[in-house]
Amino acid sequence: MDWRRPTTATPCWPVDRKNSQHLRVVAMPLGMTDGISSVLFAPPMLTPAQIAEFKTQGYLRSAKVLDDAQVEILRAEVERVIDQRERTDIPQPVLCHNFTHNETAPVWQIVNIWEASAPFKRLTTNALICEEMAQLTGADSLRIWHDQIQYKPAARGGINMWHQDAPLWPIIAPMTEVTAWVALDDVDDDNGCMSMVPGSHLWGDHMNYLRTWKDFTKDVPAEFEGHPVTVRKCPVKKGEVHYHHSLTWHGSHANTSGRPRRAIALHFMTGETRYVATGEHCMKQFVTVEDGALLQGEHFPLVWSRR
Ligand SMILES: O=C(O)CCC(=O)C(=O)O
Repeated sequence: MDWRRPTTATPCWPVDRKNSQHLRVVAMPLGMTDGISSVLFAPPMLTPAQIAEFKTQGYLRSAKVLDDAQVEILRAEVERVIDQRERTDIPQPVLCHNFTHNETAPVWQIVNIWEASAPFKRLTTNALICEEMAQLTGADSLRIWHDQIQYKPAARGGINMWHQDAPLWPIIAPMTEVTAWVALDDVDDDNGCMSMVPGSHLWGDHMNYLRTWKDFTKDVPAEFEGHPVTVRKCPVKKGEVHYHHSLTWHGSHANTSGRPRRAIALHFMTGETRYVATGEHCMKQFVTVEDGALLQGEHFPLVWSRR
C-alpha cells in the first residue's frame, strides 16, 4: 500500500481537546478519502488517569473519532444494508433483523456489517480506536471478533436488557475482551443511551442472575453480594467512542424521542483469544480453527498489531 502524509490541512479532530499541544500528523492510506480508517491529526491517546478509570469502572467515554461527513457515510450504509437485506447478489452481514421480535418496540441488530460495507470495514481498523483498545487491553495485536449495529428507531425503539457480553460469547476465551461503541447519533437519556454498573466487571459471570431481571429500571437491586449497585447513564455524542469491558453489567432503555438512535459496537479480541468448541454463537459457523487454537481466519481479521 502506498502511504503518504496527508496533504489537506483540515483536521477531523476537535483541536481544543485536552493536551491538544501533542496533536501529531499520522500517515493515511491513499485512496481512502473518507478517512474512516485513519485520522489526519491523532490526539494523544488515553491518559493514565483514563486507563485507571476504565480498570476501576469497567467503561470509559473517550473522544470523537469520526467527523460529521464520516458519520453521514456510515448512516447511509446502515440504511442501505437494511434496505438491501434480501438481495443475494451482494455481500450480506451475518444477521440483519429486529432482535426484540416486537414490531412496536424494534431494535435493529446488524451483525458484521463490516462484511457488507466497505466504510464499516475501514472503521474496524480506525487508528485511534485500535490504539486505545490496545492501551485498555495491553494487547500486542487485535482482531475483530464481530461487530453489531444497534439501531433504535425514533419514538418506538425498544430495550436492550441488562447483560454481560462475555457470557454470551462462549466460543471464545479468555473473557477479557473490550468493546468500542461508536455513536452515529447524539445518544442520550431520551433516545436510549447505554447504562452501566460501575465496578461490575470485577464481580465475575452473573449472566444467569441478570436474566432474572424483567423490568429495566425496577429490578435493579441496591446491592449485589455486598457490592453497592449504581446505575450510570452513558450519553455519547455523535462520532464519539465509548469503551466497555465484556463483563460490565450494561443495557439500554427504550427510545422515546423523535430521533433515531444508531450506534455500532466493535467487539475486538486480543491475539491471545482462543476458540472454545463447546459453546454456541452465530459466528461459530465461520470458525475454521481447531478447539483451543488461536481464533483467526478471514471472518476474524487482524486489524492492528504493535509495530
Ligand atoms: O447499543 C446498545 O444499546 C447495547 C450495546 C451492547 O450491548 C454492547 O455493545 O455490548
